[in-house]
Amino acid sequence: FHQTVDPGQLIEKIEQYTTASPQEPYRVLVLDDSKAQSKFIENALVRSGMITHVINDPMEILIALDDFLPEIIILDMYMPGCTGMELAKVIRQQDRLHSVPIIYLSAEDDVNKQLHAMSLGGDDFLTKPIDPKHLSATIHNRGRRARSLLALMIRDSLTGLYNHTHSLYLLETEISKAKQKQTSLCFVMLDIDYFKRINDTYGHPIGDRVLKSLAMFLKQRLRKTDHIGRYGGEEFAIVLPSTQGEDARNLLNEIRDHFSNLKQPAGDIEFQVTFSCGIAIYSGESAQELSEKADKALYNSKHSGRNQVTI
Ligand code: GH3
Ligand code: MG
Ligand code: MG
Ligand code: MG
Repeated sequence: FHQTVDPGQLIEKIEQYTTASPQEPYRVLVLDDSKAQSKFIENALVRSGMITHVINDPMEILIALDDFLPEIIILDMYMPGCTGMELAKVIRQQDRLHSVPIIYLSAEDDVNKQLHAMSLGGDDFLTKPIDPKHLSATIHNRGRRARSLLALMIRDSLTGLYNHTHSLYLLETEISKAKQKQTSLCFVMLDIDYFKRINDTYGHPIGDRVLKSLAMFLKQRLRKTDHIGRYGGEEFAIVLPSTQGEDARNLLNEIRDHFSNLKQPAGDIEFQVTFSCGIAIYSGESAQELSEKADKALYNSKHSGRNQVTI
């Protein structure tokens, strides 16, 4: 039970969910040792448009989590060799599965036992026999909430960009893709110049607006396949898959030039903002090493006068 889900794969699924239309079918993992019971559950869910993956052997749960990447898990309570509660504990130990709802579905009608099961990591307790409409409505609502929670978890609320943690996951994912497909990859660190001065001169709300305007500007200028994150306060991280160093440098220089010419309004006056960039070209290092490389390049940009791109 010590195996973990490959973050890269899961991230790709999360991406799909958070950018998915609400109609995108929910992926439900069903674990029940009874074939008849699991068939009944599967029918109810499939009929209401969901995608199910059924397992009857609790020992298959880790493989199922990896292969199927469920958004919701339905667990039977009593199975030979293992209880649903034990499995719930195992599932809850995996960081990336924190927001996946676990719903018990069991004939157990002793409320104390139900509550005990819930205390070990379940989100809901449904009792058999269950009306198929009741089941699918519960799963649907849980799934919708789980998706919106995931979307919140991975983004920065001010700019709507990916947050620090998710930016690093995306970098890791793109590194494994680049390794596998032998493609190029660049990682960019971007930091606004003299941002403290902007806050001090025009006030924090104006500073916030500058951050939002840069976020929007980057979104407009970059490709859909690029990943933009807010790495820290006034620091941004950009992952550029399938991009050569020289192309990244030209692109960032063009963005830098245009952004620095934008007029930022503050009451009756206008001001301009510049940023500095550091680009790291991927050549087999870890995400940590690559970000240190970009950070060094950024440091060089800062110390040779700011408003420039270093590779
Ligand atoms: P440098 O050119 O060397 O990067 O100088 P700097 O002033 O940009 O860098 P410094 O690290 O000294 O200051 C960063 C400032 O960013 C300090 C902090 O108050 C501000 N900041 C961080 N997060 C936010 C935010 O969410 N909103 C606003 N308005 N300011 C923020
Ligand atoms: Mg059972
Ligand atoms: Mg700065
Ligand atoms: Mg900074």
